[in-house]
Amino acid sequence: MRPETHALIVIDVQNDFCGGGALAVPDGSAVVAPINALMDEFPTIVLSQDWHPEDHRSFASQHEGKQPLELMEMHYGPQVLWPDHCVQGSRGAHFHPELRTDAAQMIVRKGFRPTIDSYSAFFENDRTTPTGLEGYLRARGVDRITLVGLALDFCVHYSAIDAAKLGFAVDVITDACRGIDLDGSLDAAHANMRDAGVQVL
Ligand code: VGL
Ligand code: ZN
Repeated sequence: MRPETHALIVIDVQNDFCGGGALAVPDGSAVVAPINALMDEFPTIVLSQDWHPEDHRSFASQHEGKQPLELMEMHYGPQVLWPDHCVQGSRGAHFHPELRTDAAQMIVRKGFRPTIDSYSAFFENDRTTPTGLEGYLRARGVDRITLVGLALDFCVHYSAIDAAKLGFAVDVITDACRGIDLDGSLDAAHANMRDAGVQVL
């Protein structure tokens, strides 16, 4: 068993990122079994949940003439436009039915502000608006985190970089992650994580 100060953070294992979902990550459901097994090793477990209003500005459907996966300039910088996904309360936003959600003490929701996306579980995409996760972890004395989940090149990647910047020791267990791989985003994620001092296992 790991110490309570070492948290397992499970990123966005939700129906829309798994097989048949609106933004299905290739082989996404394959993360569920290894994550469930890891939960036995960690006394401190946090889940993140992508949680968008139905008119969220990261959705291509909200922009005339735009298609999913096109880039668009937002007030905080460039943003990939996504298919509608993880709409608050929808089946797609629910956790994968086999994920052991009962083992978690904390669920952090992100991406709920209509005009700003949030890949990282720590900060929204302006990189300054906090989700509150840092405060929760610090209040519990956590200094080390292990990240797993979906998608490796977006939400896991951004969470890992932010956590390292905040001074947490960070590792990512890639066997318990899957990526989207949009225009080399997986290679870029690996390089950025290594540069930030994240241990990629
Ligand atoms: C994610 C794209 C949009 C993720 C969330 O969980 O990686 N990716 N929203
Ligand atoms: Zn999203």
